[in-house]
Amino acid sequence: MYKLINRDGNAKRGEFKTVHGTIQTPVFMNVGTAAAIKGAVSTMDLQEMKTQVELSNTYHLHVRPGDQVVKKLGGLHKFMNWDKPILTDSGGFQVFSLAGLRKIKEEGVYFSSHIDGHKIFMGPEESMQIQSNLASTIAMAFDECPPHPATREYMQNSVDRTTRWLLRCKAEMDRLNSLEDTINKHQMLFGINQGGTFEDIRIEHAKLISELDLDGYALGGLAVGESHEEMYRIIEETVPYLPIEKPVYLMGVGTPANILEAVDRGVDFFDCVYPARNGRHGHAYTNQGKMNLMNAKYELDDKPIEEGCNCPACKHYSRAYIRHLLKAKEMLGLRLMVTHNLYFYNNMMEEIRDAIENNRYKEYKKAKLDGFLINDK
Ligand code: PRF
Ligand code: ZN
Repeated sequence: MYKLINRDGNAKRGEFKTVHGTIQTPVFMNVGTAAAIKGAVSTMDLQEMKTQVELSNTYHLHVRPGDQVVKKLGGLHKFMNWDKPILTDSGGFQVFSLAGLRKIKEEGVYFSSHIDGHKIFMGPEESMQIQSNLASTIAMAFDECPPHPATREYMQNSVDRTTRWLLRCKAEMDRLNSLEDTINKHQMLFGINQGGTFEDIRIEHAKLISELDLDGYALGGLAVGESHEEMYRIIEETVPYLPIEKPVYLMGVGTPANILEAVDRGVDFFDCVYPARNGRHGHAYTNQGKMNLMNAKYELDDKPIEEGCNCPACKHYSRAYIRHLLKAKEMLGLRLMVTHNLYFYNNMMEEIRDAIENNRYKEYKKAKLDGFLINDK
């Protein structure tokens, strides 16, 4: 259940009630694809990093260790020792971006595993069954994320199929939630809007799926190669056709600037691999833009990554030390970098919520974006 607490322009400040606790929105979900945040960050660490929601992937967990195994062990929450909300992506996107040879049919997708090449089939029903076995808080509908660019004809056919798949997902989810041995009988379902950069296809699809009374709605198929301006335009044109009383999730986005812009256009949920991936590559997010800790100028720098940052890395360690760890390829270096970056994202979301609540989102956004430009010219 989503409750809109305040609106500042198009920016929404909300609360999303789930069986695993209430999510304060806008929120950034921390990506733990295979039930682990990359960078040796534990779920105990997440508690110190203001993490509200963890995100895992249907496809990865189905391939390894297997969703049946996770079910036997009591579901994903118990398996990874995380009792707050978990969102699972449906597998559609990962199949398209990762798996080998694939064939899209009306019934679903045939593809080969990226681990050992064995043949797998996944359709809407299979995706819902796997997500039900994982017992996540929120399940995502099985969709096709069409390539960019795509012809209008390809896009329309793909979106029509994604709509038919959504109806099958909903029916299967309702069935699974009513079964005796289902772990989370209150599993929620988010539908996914597609249509690439064709705004009329997007809007038509948004209107259609809005009638299904799902728990939330996602914008998929963005950040797949189009410009930031195009992405902002599509968000701006599509969000008004999604229900205001439901959360909107922009999948796989993005940079802090992308998030600030999308919040301003009505988005509530985000996820992205950037903070963890950039951290592993020695790049730290700060209010002055990105900082490369490998740079020689930090060799004798005993300040924290960001002064005033309350993350466990900044509270206890210096730039010089973390730079040394990265250079020496010590795992602790990656861990501290990812810790700082995830904290930076989660903390920015807290500032965003505070700014919307106090009707000063525009000023906050401008100041934040101006700050990022100091390093990121
Ligand atoms: N669909 C799904 N997951 C996704 C996407 C999508 O379109 C994207 C696109 N940025 C990221 N993750 N199911
Ligand atoms: Zn920090």
